[in-house]
Amino acid sequence: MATKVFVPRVESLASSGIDQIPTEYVRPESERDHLGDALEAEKKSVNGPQIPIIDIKMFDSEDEAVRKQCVEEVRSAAVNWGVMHIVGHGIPAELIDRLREAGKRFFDLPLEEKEKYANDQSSGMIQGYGSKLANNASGQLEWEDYFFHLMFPQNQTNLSIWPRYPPDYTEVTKEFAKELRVVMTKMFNLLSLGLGLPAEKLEAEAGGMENILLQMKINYYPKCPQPSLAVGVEAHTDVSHLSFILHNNVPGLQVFYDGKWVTAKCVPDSIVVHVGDSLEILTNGLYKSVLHRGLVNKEKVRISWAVFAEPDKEKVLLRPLPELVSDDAPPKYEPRTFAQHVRQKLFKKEQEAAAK
Ligand SMILES: O=C(O)CCC(=O)C(=O)O
Ligand SMILES: [Fe+2]
Repeated sequence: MATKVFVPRVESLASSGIDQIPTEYVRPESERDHLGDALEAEKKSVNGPQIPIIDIKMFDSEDEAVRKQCVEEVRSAAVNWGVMHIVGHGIPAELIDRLREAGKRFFDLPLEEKEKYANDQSSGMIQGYGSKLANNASGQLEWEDYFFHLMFPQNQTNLSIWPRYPPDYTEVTKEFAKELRVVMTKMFNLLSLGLGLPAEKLEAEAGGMENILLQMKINYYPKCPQPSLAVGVEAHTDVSHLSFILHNNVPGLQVFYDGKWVTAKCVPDSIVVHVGDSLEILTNGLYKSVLHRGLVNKEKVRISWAVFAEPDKEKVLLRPLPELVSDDAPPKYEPRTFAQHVRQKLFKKEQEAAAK
């Protein structure tokens, strides 16, 4: 039997009392530009550009002008930013609080308990408790541990690998998945209308209710003694169609806008929504897959709940929608399955790392 690779947990490093982080966590000079303590970055960012905040309850209005305004705000945010805060989403605050509490209680467990859920990336078992493995020669690591599992559709989830503690984890997470799935349809509808397409178009293209997968990743970012040298999550775009992010009200998320890193504000009762690569491809680049990263800080543990809405790996062909392609707007992307897209992206990254 193959032995599991030993993976150091960032949590145990952080709690060991070190005041200097190991070299694998120190980002290269080129990437350290404007890295820093997330709490200070948030304070400094008050006067700069801000990620749009959109009340999607407007879309339920009786008044057509109000609905149109909602579509326009979503379209503009997806085109110009590739990210937005949505409020008025309708998921009960009490359910979101329970979800946050469940995730926190799991991560509060002793390390040996969490290790019982350890994933094994070398054998393709990616669900479970994990930390980033170095995937390039420079051995670069990120300042976070995580828990990853499929959350929806329910008939494809494997509940046996979900946290069994706290006891309500499964119930709360299932309930949240159902609620978020409704919000997701609403976002797809808004984004379709924003392109002048029928409301149902994008979700149907993405695979519809049966085939869109919701993948949950709980990111756990321990306190970091040298936040200006490390990142929680390195700069990347998500491969999903859309990603939804909740957090424990500790700042850390930054998005790249107009040539600069913008620190996301903690907007009460909001969910951050990212456009990912898959949607960028479908829309022939009209909606932008946003480049983003996660900063860490010295004082507070940050936890975020990222839910990725992904197409089936093989069943759906990602390609610019014919309706959005013309002589003036030739296709910018080659057709590919989601699995091919993920592989190509990884390959490109490895090549870039090797060239450094
Ligand atoms: O923690 C965050 O706010 C962002 C996490 C993220 O970008 C990811 O998990 O893909
Ligand atoms: Fe991300």
